[in-house]
Amino acid sequence: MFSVKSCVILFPKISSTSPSISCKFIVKMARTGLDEVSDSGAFARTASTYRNFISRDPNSQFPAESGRYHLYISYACPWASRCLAYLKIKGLDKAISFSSVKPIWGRTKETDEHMGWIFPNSESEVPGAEPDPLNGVKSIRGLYEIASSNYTGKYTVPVLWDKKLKTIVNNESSEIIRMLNTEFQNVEENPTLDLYPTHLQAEIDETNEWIYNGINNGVYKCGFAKMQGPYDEAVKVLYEALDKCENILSKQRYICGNTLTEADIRLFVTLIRFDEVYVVHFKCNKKLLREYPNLFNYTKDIYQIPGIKSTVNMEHIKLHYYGSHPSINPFGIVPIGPNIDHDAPHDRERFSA
Ligand SMILES: N[C@@H](CCC(=O)N[C@@H](CS)C(=O)NCC(=O)O)C(=O)O
Repeated sequence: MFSVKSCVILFPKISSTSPSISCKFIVKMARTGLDEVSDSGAFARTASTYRNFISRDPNSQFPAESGRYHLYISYACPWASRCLAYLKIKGLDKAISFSSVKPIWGRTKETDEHMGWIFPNSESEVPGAEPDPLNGVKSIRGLYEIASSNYTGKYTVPVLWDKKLKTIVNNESSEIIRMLNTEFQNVEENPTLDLYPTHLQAEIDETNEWIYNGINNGVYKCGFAKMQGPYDEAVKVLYEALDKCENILSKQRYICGNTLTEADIRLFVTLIRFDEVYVVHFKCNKKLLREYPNLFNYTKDIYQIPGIKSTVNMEHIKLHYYGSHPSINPFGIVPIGPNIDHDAPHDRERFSA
């Protein structure tokens, strides 16, 4: 279970007026991913809280209507970027609006120490980030507080927001992308693109599982570990999974065959951050992504799919990781490189049907 490390403890306040010492403990539950470390020093991510589904059924609680929903993202966040990638490739960005927070975490309230996603005060403050267009709140936390007065979880992005009911529909990217894939067919520009086709579902699910454990969440397990053992284990599983991807991608264009699927989008968002951030910040330096020819060319291939590069804001990505985790990078210094050109030619057409 979680140790005392998972709490923010503001302690002690010793009364100077009382002859006997009185202590006042103010204990707050963990509210960022950085705090989710077990007694053994391993990062253990908690599950998302809001798990409602938008449906094409007009009588459902959350019907798929154009203009009704808003996707709050951070360009820095791989989980949110999955959802943004879907908005772009499915041609849903007119039906579902979106906006990004500032890349670097800040104080979300004056009355406590919590650090998290905040909105800028103006559109010009940080290019790419904008003030909350809907509720006028200062932080993502503010949205969670509108949606529920007794929420105790983390204040994560993505947030899929219902403008009509003024609440959070869902904050779990793996579920948001499923809704975006199937439920908006009447309003999207690219309804024939099915990233989770029936005949590949079992294979996609199976692939997602080991890629999530080894790679998507695996890099966080490397980076957020607080003891050598859990780091060693995470890094071993990570590189086994990357080697497995490299082998698969030496035989076919995409991870589940020769068609792009959900599993590729989920993998891509981690790969695109790998050499720029995870190698240094999360200590994933056994091998660079650029040293895997197939994985590297695959990353460029997906980056060059129309719409995808607009979801990759490397400025926000680097500023966020290097600037928001003082326990990992105390001075917030952003390393200079490597500035990879993902527009460079790739060799993946060799697999095209
Ligand atoms: N399982 C969630 C994870 C979302 C998540 O962890 N988002 C991170 C940003 S990359 C976040 O908002 N963290 C805020 C915090 O830890 O306080 C999903 O896939 O949507």
